Amino acid sequence: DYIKQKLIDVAIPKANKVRELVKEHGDKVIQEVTMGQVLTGMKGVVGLMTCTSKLDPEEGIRFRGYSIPELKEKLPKMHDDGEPLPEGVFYLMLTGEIPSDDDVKYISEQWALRAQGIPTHVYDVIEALPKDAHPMIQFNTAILAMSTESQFRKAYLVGMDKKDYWDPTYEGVMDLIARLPIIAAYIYRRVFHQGRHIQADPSLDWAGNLAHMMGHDSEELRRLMRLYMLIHSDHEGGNVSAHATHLVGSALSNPYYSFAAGMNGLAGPLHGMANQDVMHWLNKLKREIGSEDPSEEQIKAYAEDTIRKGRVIPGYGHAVLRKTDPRFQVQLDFANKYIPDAPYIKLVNRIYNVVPGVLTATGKVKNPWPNVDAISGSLLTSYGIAEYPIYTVLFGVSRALGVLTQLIWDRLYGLPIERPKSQNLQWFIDQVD
Ligand code: FCX
Repeated sequence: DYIKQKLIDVAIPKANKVRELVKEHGDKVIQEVTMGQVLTGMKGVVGLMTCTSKLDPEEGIRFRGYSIPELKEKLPKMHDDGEPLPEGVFYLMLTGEIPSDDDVKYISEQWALRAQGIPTHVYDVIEALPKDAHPMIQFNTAILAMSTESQFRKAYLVGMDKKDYWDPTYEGVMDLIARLPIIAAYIYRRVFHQGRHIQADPSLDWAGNLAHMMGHDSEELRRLMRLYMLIHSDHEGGNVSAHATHLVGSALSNPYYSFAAGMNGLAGPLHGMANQDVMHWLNKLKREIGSEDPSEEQIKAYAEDTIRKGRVIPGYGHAVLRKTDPRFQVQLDFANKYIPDAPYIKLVNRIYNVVPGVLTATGKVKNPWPNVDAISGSLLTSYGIAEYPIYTVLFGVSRALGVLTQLIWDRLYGLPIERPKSQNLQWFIDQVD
């Protein structure tokens, strides 16, 4: 595997640098932390090193320095006017370099090959769950069930030099990413299509295959799936799914355990589950108003009512971003290009026109603008994937690309177990008395 050789060449000087920083500059003060920060979710506290992507509050996400528009230009694509292949952003996050067409083809082939070995007990475990168990329960359970395949644990028991931990981590990550679309599509077909499963087509790319196995096989939907898998892949290290994966991985839990932890976090309504909740909110709005085509005035009144009842408007706001999420914008661009007249897209635009004003009027929401989840479900629904409980699973398949490449880097850097200090309430009171 030439990628492993490439990785080790790139990583050795960087890992040396990390060691040097700790040894030579370990005492350097890098930040002041306020009580408010600690008590409101550690926002802005630098407590992690993540190199796969960086989130700017105004500009949004950059993957190894590249913004989404730049990736659209630079990463290999299936069609000249098309969306970059997620294999490319994986390669970029892993190695730090823009891949060639051959690199992307190699990853695609590797994943198609590695996808084949899912043990039967994984399907048995899924089948043991009730069909109406939420797809994220089924997805996360399947990820844990797949950890019987972990090379990391086996190699660890045989006995392995610390500096080699990254190698079985890489193997596990490659297997896991290869298999996630099959698991996601299996759950989707089990829950929503009477268990009529569709075999993978090894000639297809990773995201195109997911669309194919879900049974939504138009070229346009494959394009959407490539875009979806690209933009949800990473969002710096402090978001719940990335941080949880990193934290659990720091105990040398294998990639399956680590990723399952991240996915349990993604299943929260303030994080990845918001993409499903947006559709729930939207459909409830239509039902309560009694119209398929609510006006801006009606949407505004409904949004104000949501706030009055002490609930959040899903798909809006962000812990770091302070502008419209570029991941929202790129999906809107896709919709405007292919399906400008879709009723759900019209609704998304109407909501975009009024909700920021409603949130600003509360005087407390730090970012009134839409995030990635405000449109992803409406796009999928417009293409026939209307069963919204599957949306967070799709987010999760994509998120694997970022959090698991970072996990490989955690091991390449030789990062230790994470163990921040906690204090009780009295300690905080004593700080001001
Ligand atoms: N609707 C109503 N109230 C909101 C809100 C929204 N969309 N966004 C923030 N607020 C409220 C908060 O609940 C908080 O209220 P409180 O002071 O009474 O507790 C206040 O505004 C300040 O919160 P703020 O600092 O702006 O936001 P946080 O960093 O605490 O939280 C999230 C960020 C994203 C959790 C928040 O904006 C939210 O709940 N949004 C809706 C859910 C959502 O879309 N999540 C997906 C985010 C992301 F894109 C992803 O992970 O997928």
